Amino acid sequence: MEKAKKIWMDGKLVNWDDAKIHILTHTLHYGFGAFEGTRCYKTVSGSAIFRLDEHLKRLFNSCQILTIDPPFTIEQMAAASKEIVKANDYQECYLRHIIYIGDGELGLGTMTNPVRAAIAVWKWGAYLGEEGLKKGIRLKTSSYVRLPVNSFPAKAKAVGNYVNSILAKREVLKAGYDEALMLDTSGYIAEASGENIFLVFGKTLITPPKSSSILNGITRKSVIELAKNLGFIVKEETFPRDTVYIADEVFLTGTAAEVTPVREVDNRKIGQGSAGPVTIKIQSEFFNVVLGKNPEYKKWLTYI
Ligand code: PPE
Repeated sequence: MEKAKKIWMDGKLVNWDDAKIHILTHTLHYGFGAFEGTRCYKTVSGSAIFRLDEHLKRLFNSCQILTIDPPFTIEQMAAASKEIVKANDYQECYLRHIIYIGDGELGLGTMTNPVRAAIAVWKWGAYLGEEGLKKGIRLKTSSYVRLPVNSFPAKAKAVGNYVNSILAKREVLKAGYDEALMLDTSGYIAEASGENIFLVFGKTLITPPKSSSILNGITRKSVIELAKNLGFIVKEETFPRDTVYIADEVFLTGTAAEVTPVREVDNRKIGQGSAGPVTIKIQSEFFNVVLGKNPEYKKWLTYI
């Protein structure tokens, strides 16, 4: 990772190398905290953060679910998000917001430790590889399942939730695949370790509903709107893994992964075994939107 100049910590700009925390930071021990991933793109009319308001709303909702009181307002975090991109002279980057419990006392019931906030930025290219973004990736169903909704606050982008994702990801990486597909406890498809999933059948797209054990993805929501406006039918419904195997096309959505085609699932070729035409169309519309080339969606861009 290339070092940026500054990181925003608790209201101050700190040099990258000085952005340190104590080893007894509560969140480090128990995973109790919330984070966000957002991208800033170099658009045709200057740098802009994609759907910053939505990401901050989800960050604050995550805190609400976790019973954490954020130490800053949404407006302050929005201003800080722009400030940190500017301070690093970046035209495009990934932004990582985190709200976490600092040091003071340890123990699960600790209520008095300070709540802290940080925003870091770095250059993050194609999350699943440049080739994956063009030609498609190989997905494998993990033996790790998403926990049921009553145990795992999937609507919170909670730090600790990612143990489940990382176990799945490491399992399939070690087996030679690119990304892990995760089922819920009933055997229905939930999402990938760090992306939501869409299937294509002709002019219809299918994605698991928000009520599944999935993160309420902002790229997912954006793609649903874009696809409907392009004339596709979008269904939010549950489906088992065999439905994935017989889809015409499969793709993943996420801030880091953007719109990534899937060319193989569990050793079955999907479609022609490359990025399909609908995926290519949605991916190119997505890039037009984030790069400010489609005036209809300028409302999603926060210019720096
Ligand atoms: N599901 C999960 C579990 C998830 O982590 C992400 C984002 C998504 C779906 C897609 O959500 P959205 O970004 O709002 O469209 N994963 C983030 C973390 C990646 C990482 O490795 O760190 C991301 O894409 O920023």
